[in-house]
Amino acid sequence: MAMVESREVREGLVVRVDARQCEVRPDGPEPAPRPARLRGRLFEQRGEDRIPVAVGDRVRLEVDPASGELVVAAILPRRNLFARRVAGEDERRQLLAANLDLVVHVACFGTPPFSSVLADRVLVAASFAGIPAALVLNKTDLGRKRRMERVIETYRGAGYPVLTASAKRGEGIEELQELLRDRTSILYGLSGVGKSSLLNRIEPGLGLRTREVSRSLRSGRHTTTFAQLHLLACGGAVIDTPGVRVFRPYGLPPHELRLHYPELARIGRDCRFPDCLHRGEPGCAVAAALEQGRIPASRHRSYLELLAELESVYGGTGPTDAPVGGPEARGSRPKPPRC
Ligand SMILES: Nc1nc2c(ncn2[C@@H]2O[C@H](COP(=O)(O)OP(=O)(O)OP(=O)(O)O)[C@@H](O)[C@H]2O)c(=O)[nH]1
Ligand SMILES: [Mg+2]
Ligand SMILES: [Zn+2]
Repeated sequence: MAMVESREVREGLVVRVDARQCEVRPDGPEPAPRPARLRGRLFEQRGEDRIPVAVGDRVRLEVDPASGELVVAAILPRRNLFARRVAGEDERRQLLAANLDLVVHVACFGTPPFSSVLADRVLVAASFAGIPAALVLNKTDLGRKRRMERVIETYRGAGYPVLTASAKRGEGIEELQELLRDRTSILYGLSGVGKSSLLNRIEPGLGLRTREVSRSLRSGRHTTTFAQLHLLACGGAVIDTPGVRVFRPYGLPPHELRLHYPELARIGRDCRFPDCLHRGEPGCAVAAALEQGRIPASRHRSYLELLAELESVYGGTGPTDAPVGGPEARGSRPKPPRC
């Protein structure tokens, strides 16, 4: 394997992140990812981030002349950042992935059951980060058609692309491959919905570990234990992630939340007050649309719950220097991808 020469400086792509170390794919002819240590200075500058580097980051690499180790010396500017808030004694931001073209929320019906609360939060966070998002409903072989059709209607109605698939039967795989082709995407969702199974169908050579849901629940562990970026033979790259349980958007000012529910943003233009938060104000067009069944109650419920949560964290007016999202993301929603 060609080695990076001592002191040589190059750039690379982060494909996996651990606490102190990550794996990078240096630009150039090397076929395999290599381990790289994170320079200590990156931790000093990390602010509210637990770990300062994310899968998908472009980085500047150097070789430590003493040890010969590959070192991540700097993180190159990001075009976007998908992150979440980690609640605890001190609020922290967990970086999930950087430089994405698409967030794919994967869900299913059965085991585990569909969670509209989780789906809405992930879709909101993608929008706030300025990243287009899509919904993939896996395990269509398990039935539950009526419930699935209602969910499809809800999210297509909001403006999201929705695909259905069965990794077990090999259905919807070509459509998913088309969605991922030539993009950098992340698959995100509850443990056991079949993220790794879908990727193995798209590209059997990946050989990702999958496991029966009841067994992984009993052991209390996810089958996929770290996020990893894989290059796709069809073009593009995809990040397989460990299942998520709770998702809290990071840095989202409460009064901006209404802009990240596409249908609320659309209908909310007709509210009497331009800053209407759609929770009982007079002349609220969203309330009228709810009554007429033009907006599903589940979407408005998850909006109100998330709004209250954001207010309790960031106060009624939101964070003063919201750090996530980038200027292009603020107040403007990303366009849905073609599919
Ligand atoms: N019936 C059915 N089962 C599926 C389907 N896709 C995946 N499974 C099963 O669901 C279980 C979990 O699949 P995984 O691919 O490991 O799920 P995951 O989302 O990667 O889970 P984590 O890595 O823990 O986040 C496995 O037993 C799969 O065989 C499907 O389309 N239909
Ligand atoms: Mg997995
Ligand atoms: Zn309103």
